[in-house]
Amino acid sequence: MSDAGLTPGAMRALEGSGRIAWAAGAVAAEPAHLLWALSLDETKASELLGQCGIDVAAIGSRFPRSPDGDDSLEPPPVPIPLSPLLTDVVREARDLARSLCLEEVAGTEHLLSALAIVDETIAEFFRPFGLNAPGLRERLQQPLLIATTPIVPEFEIRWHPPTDTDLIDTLRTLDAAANRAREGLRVVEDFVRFSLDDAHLSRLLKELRHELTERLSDLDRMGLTAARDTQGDVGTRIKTVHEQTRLRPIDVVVANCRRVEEALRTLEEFSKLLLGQAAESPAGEESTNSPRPSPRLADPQLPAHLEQLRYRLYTIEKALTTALVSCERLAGCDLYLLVTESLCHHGSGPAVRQALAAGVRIVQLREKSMTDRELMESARRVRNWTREADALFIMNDRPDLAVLAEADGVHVGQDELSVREARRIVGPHRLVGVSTHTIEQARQAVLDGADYLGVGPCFATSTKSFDQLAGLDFVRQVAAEITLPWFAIGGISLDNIAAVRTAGAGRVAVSSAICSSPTPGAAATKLVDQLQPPSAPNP
Ligand code: TZP
Repeated sequence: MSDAGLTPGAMRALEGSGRIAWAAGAVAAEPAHLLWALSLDETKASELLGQCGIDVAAIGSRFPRSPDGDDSLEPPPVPIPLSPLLTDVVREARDLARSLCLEEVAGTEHLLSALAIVDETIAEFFRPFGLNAPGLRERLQQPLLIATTPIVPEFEIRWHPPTDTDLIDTLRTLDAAANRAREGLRVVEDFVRFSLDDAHLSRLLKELRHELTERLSDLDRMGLTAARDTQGDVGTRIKTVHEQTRLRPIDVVVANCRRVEEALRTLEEFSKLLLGQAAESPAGEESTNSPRPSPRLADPQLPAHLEQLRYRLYTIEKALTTALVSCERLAGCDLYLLVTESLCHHGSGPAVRQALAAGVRIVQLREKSMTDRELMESARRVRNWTREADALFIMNDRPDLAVLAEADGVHVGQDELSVREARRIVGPHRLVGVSTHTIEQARQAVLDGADYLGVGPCFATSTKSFDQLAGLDFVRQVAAEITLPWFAIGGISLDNIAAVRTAGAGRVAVSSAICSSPTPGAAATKLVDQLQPPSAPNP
């Protein structure tokens, strides 16, 4: 079983489900086996179950285990596969982790929620206990607050302040992590600023770096630099081959984002030790071993703030890598055709095929009044034409039909499904494009994980009605700060495309300029020509 995308706890639970399935004589691990495994281990899932009053007795009465099922099960002699339903549960758990927490890994709590979503019988079993998929989803979005009863010790615990050596070790660790975080963040910021030229993401990274510096000043005051011992650091002499080779800029960016995320995690965890000393020290009891009061953080929320910075970086990392990958995927897609049957003089077939022959590399099917059946027939035709021309095919508004028609992606507007919702339907590999009409919407779409943007309307158009004209000012704003691929759209024709180019658009989307032309091929050729980069002057 691959551990990609699962926490060690979640992996353990899945292995446990295999052991339970084997003991029950099952050929594959089923969702009920996983429920058992989750409840038997000390996991976030078992805490959630406990909070709702679901204990092993309740589970046993609904999902009996093997007659002599004991908790110390032997590993099966052969690997026990996951049933198709349990495979769906794992997939759902990963999707939940990604969409709810922007975490790349799913934990036991995500597996538990996925059980309630995917398995009807388990969902039904949970219901009387007040546990359901939306409720679990809500809990996952909040920090997990675990109600625990204090353990009453049978012996007296005397608190001893940490020794100076403990403190130096902690400060040294924090110092190394703080340096790693600041330096890594600089590397990423430099790339985004100088190579990617992305003002939006540069600004977000700069804000993050400044906030980090401000937060770390609390730690700096505690003597981080004094604790530093670079010459005595065994780690400075250990180098892996991987560390020394970076193939492409994206490798540098990803490696440094990860480095900062790891450093932020170290800062978060070790700064808790400095909180603990303050919190655990009995009131008024001064240490007899230590001549000075133990240092404490001025801001008890520091670990929580560091955690939030880490989450912000996950989002920026994703936006950054999406921009790089999308630029590659949409290379050569400078003219985007939106095809609507009713706008085409000679039908959509000639319009699409002639546009493809003229060099259009991306086509969207945009039909607002067809029945689903008509839409699917049309989608299949456009899919075939674009496939033959090795061009991309995008479905407007309908992620479900995009999947059915094997489209390369889906395009949504501000009033349709969100990027996140569309992504949940079309999966990680299809393109999700979104229409934007203000710079705030464009910035948000970048962070939402869109693969490209529509930017407009540039000019008045009868193809779609708008309350407000975004105009070329909006095109200039986007050109000044966003590197994620974007297409200027709305009323663009041969008469005004030069102005759109001058405003900074390198890519353009049109509908009527091609569809409503008596000669769609010739119209497309002229538009494609207008989008060519100016040729270098003769030497
Ligand atoms: N979104 C913004 S403007 C527009 C859409 C779908 C219509 C584009 O059509 P045309 O005919 O090129 O103005």
